[in-house]
Amino acid sequence: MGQLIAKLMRIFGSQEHKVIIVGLDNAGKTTILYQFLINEVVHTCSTIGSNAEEIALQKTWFLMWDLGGQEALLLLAPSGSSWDIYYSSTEFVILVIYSTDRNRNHPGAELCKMLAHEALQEASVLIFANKQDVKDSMNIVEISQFLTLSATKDHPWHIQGCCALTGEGLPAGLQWMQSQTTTN
Ligand code: G3D
Repeated sequence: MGQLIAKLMRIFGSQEHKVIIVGLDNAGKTTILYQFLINEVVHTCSTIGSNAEEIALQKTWFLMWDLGGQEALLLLAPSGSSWDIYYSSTEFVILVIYSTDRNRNHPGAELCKMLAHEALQEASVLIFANKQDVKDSMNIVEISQFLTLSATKDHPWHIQGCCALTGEGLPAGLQWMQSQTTTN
């Protein structure tokens, strides 16, 4: 996984980038971040709220939120101007999906609400369809439909299957982010 962090640093170089990682609890956000941060010193890690953490890796800021039902809808409501400061200058939103999770809240609707926020107009969206190793997981086509991603027209988006436990698929997602930083 040292290769993964090397790739991450190549992508982001010394410039400051802000990445927001969201997803329902148990989707695999912490595991993915761990894969990103492994072998590196986490410079800061502060808890903003009951379900938000901010982590700085050199000049890349990761803001990680657990989305959980009603609370998440309130948190992400565009009228929540107190969140402007956290959304501002965000270049990427990473949504982590538990690929077998057909029955829980529809994170696509929450993503839509979030992306409607003025401060996120320029953000690109990477969806990690995590836990692809688990039996009966949805493939990326099924997940695209489940999330109604075709309705997301104002933001570049990409869906990537992955297994955070092994790291498989994560470099490809980062590669897509890299392609966005060079074309933006
Ligand atoms: P969260 O931060 O989104 O809440 P976590 O989720 O990263 O804490 O992961 C929740 C559980 O899912 C963890 O298991 C973790 O090991 C597991 N997990 C994460 N990614 C994968 C994956 O790709 N495949 C499989 N099979 N499991 C994964 P525990 O047992 O520690 O709760």
